[in-house]
Amino acid sequence: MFVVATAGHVDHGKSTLVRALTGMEPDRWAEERRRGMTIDLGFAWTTLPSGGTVAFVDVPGHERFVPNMLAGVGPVPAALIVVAADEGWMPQSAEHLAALDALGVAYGLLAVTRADLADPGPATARARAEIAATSLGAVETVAVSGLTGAGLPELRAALDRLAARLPAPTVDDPVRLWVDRSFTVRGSGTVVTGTLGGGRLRVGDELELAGSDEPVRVRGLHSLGQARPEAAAVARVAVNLRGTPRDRLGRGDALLTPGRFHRTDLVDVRLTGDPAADLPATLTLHVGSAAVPVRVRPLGPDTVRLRLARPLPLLVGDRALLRDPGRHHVAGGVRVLDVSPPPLARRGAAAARAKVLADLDGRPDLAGELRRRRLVRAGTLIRMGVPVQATPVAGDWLADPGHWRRLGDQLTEEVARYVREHPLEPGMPVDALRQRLALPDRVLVEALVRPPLRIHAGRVGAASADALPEPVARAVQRVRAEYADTPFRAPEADRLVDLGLGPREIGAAVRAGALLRLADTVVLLPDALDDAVRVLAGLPQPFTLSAARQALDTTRRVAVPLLELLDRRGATRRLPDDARIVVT
Ligand SMILES: Nc1nc2c(ncn2[C@@H]2O[C@H](COP(=O)(O)OP(=O)(O)O)[C@@H](O)[C@H]2O)c(=O)[nH]1
Ligand SMILES: [Mg+2]
Repeated sequence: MFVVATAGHVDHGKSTLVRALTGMEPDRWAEERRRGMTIDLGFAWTTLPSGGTVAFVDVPGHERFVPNMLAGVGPVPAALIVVAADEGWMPQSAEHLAALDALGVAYGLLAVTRADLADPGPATARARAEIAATSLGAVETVAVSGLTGAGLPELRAALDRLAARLPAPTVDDPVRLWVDRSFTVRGSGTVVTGTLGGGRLRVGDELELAGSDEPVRVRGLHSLGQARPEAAAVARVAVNLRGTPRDRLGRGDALLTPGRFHRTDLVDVRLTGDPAADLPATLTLHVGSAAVPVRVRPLGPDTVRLRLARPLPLLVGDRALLRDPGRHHVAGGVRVLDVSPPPLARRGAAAARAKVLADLDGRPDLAGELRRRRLVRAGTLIRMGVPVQATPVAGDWLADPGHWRRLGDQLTEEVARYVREHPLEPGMPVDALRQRLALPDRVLVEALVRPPLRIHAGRVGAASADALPEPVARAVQRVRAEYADTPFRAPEADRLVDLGLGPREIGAAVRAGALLRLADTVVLLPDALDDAVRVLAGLPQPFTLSAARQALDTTRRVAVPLLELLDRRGATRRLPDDARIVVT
């Protein structure tokens, strides 16, 4: 199935066209039929010549009902723009097009209706020029009459071609179903409808309500008017939530895959298109089927911070729209850059934040998130819409590699100082270390402890039995300091000799776990192995020796035995063509 929303000025023939194409009545309310005017969203569907199904979300064209229009268009990636041949381009033609552009809608058709009343030429030319300047670009155009049926076969064929161009839906995504209607069915209870843009719903699924975190269960599922055990994106769906009182949810709420969405009332966004320099301080944010008042705080030339009146389940990269409800005016589109931005407390923080945002484009970027957040749970990033393919340093904690290395060094220093200041104690308590290093979780301290340090009875101290002789310990410390930034550049053989690390010293250091031997005179620091796996996991899989060498910033002398060691430990696997993959 593919879903397309209508767009266009009131009385230009949108509902008539949907009715003519589907044989269904999109104006659901008695009042709508009495007044001959769409007020709220309507839904209808039909089979196309290809055998595929198109479902229409028919929107109201009147300027008073633009918020309803936006709730219908928000979750739908394709538009059928309708312009009447006899009236031509009108104010809500322009406002609806501005909304589609702000939301980044890239797929559409132009239907010039009421072609039996006037020459469609002038309206077509004007509309095509207006549309070409937006995210929709050049669109196919069909002149039609809902009255005589002229042009309808051509429009059906054009809809088929549009459907074929749409990107394949991502049925493995978590579900975020923006509710566009909720009602009660006698004997069945609460039902909500929406456009399922990604993922899959099954009867029996447990979901969360965005507004309340409350679990709800899918009791029944309808699509295209039929009960079904499951529905996969893209689809119009009606979800029966028997047992959930009707007043718990409504338009603008969302049904979510549990644990997969972060609710946020603070986002940093980029304004798209041609942002006005004097954006009002309060606007309405339209995203999905939701409309929420926001306070706008300018940061950079095209970036602002939005404080939402209520939290929404937003993801990095989401497109949304800002509208000035008083002036009936689409103020601009936004792309979400950060759904969990830092507070701007200190002087100069806003300017510094603007610099950070200038480099973001709304595409989820794991390395960048780690660099900015330094330590973050994998689950936290996933809930922001950032896919995670990285090995945690401990538990589900991910760390920026540089930050993690510095923490390790800091831990060594803290323990050394503590032991000096408390010579009679057997080491530094783990919790004291956690506080000194300002770490949010004890498991992080435990993961940072490396030989020759160890944890014993809740304290971190030297493993005295294996303690290294003073000169060897000092030499290892020098290696640590010199190779902190290039951890995969093993010291050359003569550098090892200079440091006083001959075969016997190296043997002692390896036994104490202070060095890792890859070959006779190729040694790395012991944490290099885990770091290497993290770096390699970030490469496109499978990867070649040369790609690994470059990513690790090292030479073949190190890369070859390092990869062989990782193979032996099962961290990587060598494929028949000599490429490798990281085993997860
Ligand atoms: N002659 C003629 N009238 C039409 C055509 N399409 C719609 N109309 C009429 O135009 C009016 C508005 O149509 P409607 O579909 O409600 O417009 P909407 O507000 O865009 O949904 C109605 O009176 C329709 O009968 C058409 O192709 N030819
Ligand atoms: Mg209508």
